[in-house]
Amino acid sequence: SNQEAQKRHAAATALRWVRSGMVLGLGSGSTSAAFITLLGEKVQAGELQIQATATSRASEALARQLNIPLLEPRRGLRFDLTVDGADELDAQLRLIKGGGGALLREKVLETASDYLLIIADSSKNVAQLGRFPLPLEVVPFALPWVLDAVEKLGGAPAVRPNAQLPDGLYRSDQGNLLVDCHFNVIPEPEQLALQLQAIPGIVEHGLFLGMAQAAILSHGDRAEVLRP
Ligand code: DER
Repeated sequence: SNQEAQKRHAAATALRWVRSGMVLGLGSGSTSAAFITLLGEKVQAGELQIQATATSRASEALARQLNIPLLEPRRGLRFDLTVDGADELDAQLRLIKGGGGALLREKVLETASDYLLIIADSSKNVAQLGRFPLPLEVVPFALPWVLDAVEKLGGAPAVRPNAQLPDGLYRSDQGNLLVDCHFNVIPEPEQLALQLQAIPGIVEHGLFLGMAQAAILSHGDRAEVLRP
């Protein structure tokens, strides 16, 4: 589809930012999977010597399958460049992430990164955040009170399902639950982030504010680089 072509185009454009010797953070989701696949081709061809850590078990499995050298988490480990997707991005490069459920490891690695480059198809670019439901990672015990608190903030919360699992609930790589919050519009993302961070039991939220240095937005035949 047009959107899939744009994702591949954004991924291919991001590959030009990679230099041998870099330590890379690998994002999660379908656009990041396109990037990891293209990166793997360069590594296999001996054209790039890099090391990487992935932001999800799924991305790690893909990278391992492509013989991308992987680094385990360790003290002092920092990333020269992390490439990742987003569900929404606004003009200040404020992001909603977590559609793929990997928001916790994404935020951990992206906080340890010197440069975060977002890759996205044009549909992700929005004037105001919030139409995409905001994902939260929640510890199971806290769920009822988290749902109450989110509702009070104006976000209609829905526990993410997974029909394949026995209890029908999606689980993150950490075994926590995902709650998608339908705010419709988030006029003050910084304020909402602080309010969410004050709710015990929310392990992480999908607002990534002031974290991305640039975004490659593909329009199919051309890509634009957005900066905050
Ligand atoms: O879950 C995530 O944060 C992913 O990066 C997601 O936001 C983008 O997924 P996509 O590339 O499949 O649209």
